[in-house]
Order: sequence, then C-alpha cells, then structure tokens
Amino acid sequence: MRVISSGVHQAHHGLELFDAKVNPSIEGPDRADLIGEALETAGHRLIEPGPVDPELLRRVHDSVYVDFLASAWDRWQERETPGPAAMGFTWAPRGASNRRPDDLIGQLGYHSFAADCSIVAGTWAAATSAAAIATTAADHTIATGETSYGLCRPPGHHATADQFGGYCYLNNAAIAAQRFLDHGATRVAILDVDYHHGNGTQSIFYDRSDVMFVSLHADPTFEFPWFAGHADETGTAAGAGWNLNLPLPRATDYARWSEALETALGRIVDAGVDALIVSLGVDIYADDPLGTFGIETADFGTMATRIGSIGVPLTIVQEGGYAVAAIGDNVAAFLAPLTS
Ligand code: Q9C
Ligand code: ZN
Repeated sequence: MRVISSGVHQAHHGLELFDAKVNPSIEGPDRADLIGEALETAGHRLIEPGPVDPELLRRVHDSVYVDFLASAWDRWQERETPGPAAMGFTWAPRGASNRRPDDLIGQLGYHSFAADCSIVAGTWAAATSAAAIATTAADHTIATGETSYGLCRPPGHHATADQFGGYCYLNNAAIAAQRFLDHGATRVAILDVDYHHGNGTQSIFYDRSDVMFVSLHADPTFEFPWFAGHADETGTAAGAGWNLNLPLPRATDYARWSEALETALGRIVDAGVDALIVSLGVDIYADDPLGTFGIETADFGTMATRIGSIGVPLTIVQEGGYAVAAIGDNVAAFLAPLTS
C-alpha cells in the first residue's frame, strides 16, 4: 500500500453559502490533516506527489476551464472591492444559449453549478496538488500493481469537464482513470462510494466505453447534487451501458448498502476491467453531518475486503467525509485490509 499526500491543500479553505448564510466551508483542511495523522499512526508512510501533468489535466477538463481556474483568484483581486472568496452567483436558465460570458462574474456562474464552492487564494494550488496526488497514486499502481491511496483534498467527483461545485474543482478520480488509459489500460472502472452521486465523473465519461462509472449514493430525489444520479442514467453513444447508478434511500445501513455493492462489483467483474479506481467518500458514515446513511467504522474494512477480493489493480482517491472526529479511523479502516 502506497499513500500519497501533501500539505499544499492547507491554504485552501473556501466559503460556502447554505441556508442563506455564508460560512467557512465544512470541507476544511482539518479533514486531510486528520486522515494523514491517522494513517501515520496506523503505520503508513506518507509520500509526496510528483508534479502535476498539465497535459493530463487538459485531457480530462476543458482547456478554457483549466485556464479560468488558474487565473480566477488574480482576476478577482483586480476588482475594486473584492469579496473574501470568488463564487458563482447566476446560473444559466433552462433553454438559454449558455454562451460563455466575457466578464469574471458571468464566467464564475458559467464554470460552477453550486454555491457551496468558492475560489480563494490557495484553491488553484490545492486543486492541482490533489490532481498530482491522484496521478502519482495511479502511477504507482501502474508501475507495480500495488494498491495506492491518494489523500486528495479538495475532493473531485462533483467537478465536470468545465464546472466546479460540491467542494470539487478538478476531478481527481477521472484524472487517475485517464492516467491508466494513457499507460496502456483498455478499460478501467471507477467505483464511487461517496454518499453523494459523482455527477462530475459521470458526465466526463458519459459517452465513453473506456471508463465505466459505477456509483452507490443517496437518491438525488432527496439529496445533493439533485440533478444527476438516477438509475435510468446509463450512458449515451459509445458510453451506452457503461454508467451504473445505484441510488439508495435515507438511513441505508451496511446490510442494504452491501447488496448494492454486490451489484456494482458484479458489473465491474463482468466488464473485465484492467484497473479499478475507488472514489472513497466516507460521508456514508453513520455520524456524518452531511449524510443520512448508517455505515459504521468497521464496515469500511468489510467493504474494502470485498472490493479487494475481485483482484483488479486498485487506486483509491479521497472524496468526501465530514465527521472529522472519525474521518481518520474510517479511512484507516478501509485501507487496513488492502495493506500488505
Ligand atoms: N451545508 C462531497 O462530498 N451540500 N461533496 C452541502 C451542507 C454540498 C459534498 C450542504 C455537498 C457536497 C465531495
Ligand atoms: Zn460526498
């Protein structure tokens, strides 16, 4: 087991708008710091990532979006009275032309889909560091076959090819998947176990058959991201049949969740993939402030044992998880059975 992490994320802590109030985001630096400490206590060595690959970023994300993210904070600072964080304020009405505006304020709406997510001074460095962590983790699995874990922060699975939202800016799991493909894999699967549907990952690969996206999540009829994650979203064009959503009800416990996991793994095994990326959100934990599921700490070990049993090269990237008192134990419990 190789664990990749970096302290660069610490300068990223955005604001989020919720209940008509603006507060520091619940997605803060403590999350990754606590995971790192728990993993060191469990005997893991934390290894720094290599540099980010700008070409790889642009194979997953639109170039204009990457350029936008890289420059948004500096452009925001040029305003007469810049607020404490740059965030979207107006989104395209249904049926609108959706032409990209020239102005920064319009572009913030164009390149985002949720007001829970903002850009501050450290955001771009943190997002590119998380992408580098995912890339380095994938590279280790590609080179050795060994399982690797990328302690990515900010998370990535809500980020689409050209929009940030849900605390995500660059899609770390998609970047890891593309890395496997670029190094000879024919088909890879992404198994997303975060409490929330990975709308960004789904959309990036929706019309492709080389990356199968499989997600267990809270039903979007009652949960963020609200507009994606239904069972009838199965892919389009060449991607038809390569997207599997398993929406679950409130209060789903491990007995119910593990039934969906069997369905998910059955499809992944049938597809005969060369590698598996796990988008590991531990917000399915029973005491998570954003979740409603009933997964206990020990269940993370049980699920990891089952996922590991399919015998496919494995790279894990961190997504959500907001119960900071238990976040380290939950991730350590998942990694423990995969550690050799
Ligand atoms: N104040 C991930 O788990 N809604 N993103 C939060 C609570 C957004 C979660 C509302 C949840 C996004 C990666
Ligand atoms: Zn989540």
